[in-house]
Amino acid sequence: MTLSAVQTNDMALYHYDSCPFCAKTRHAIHELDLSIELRNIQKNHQHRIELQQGGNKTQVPCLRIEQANGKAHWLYESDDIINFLRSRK
Ligand SMILES: N[C@@H](CCC(=O)N[C@@H](CS)C(=O)NCC(=O)O)C(=O)O
Repeated sequence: MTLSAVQTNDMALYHYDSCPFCAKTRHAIHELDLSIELRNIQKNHQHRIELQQGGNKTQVPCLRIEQANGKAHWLYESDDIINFLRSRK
């Protein structure tokens, strides 16, 4: 991530290293020059619990989007996440 990266405080990506769909999504985040917090569910058990309880499944990647009303939207599917991020740019 470069210093010029666009800050996206309202989002976090749940992922883990060996997942190819996560790698594709992280690559897109890098290409779009976005700064999104990465939450590794294999390295941090609390992140896994958040994903399970918030999104109702532990599939990764999943983008947690904090909405204006304070509620979280849990977006699954790498293609849908990437298309959403492209539309936000
Ligand atoms: N079609 C999904 C596939 C995601 C997927 O298969 N993720 C795997 C890891 S590579 C996973 O989370 N498996 C465990 C689970 O579904 O709970 C995408 O493109 O994001």
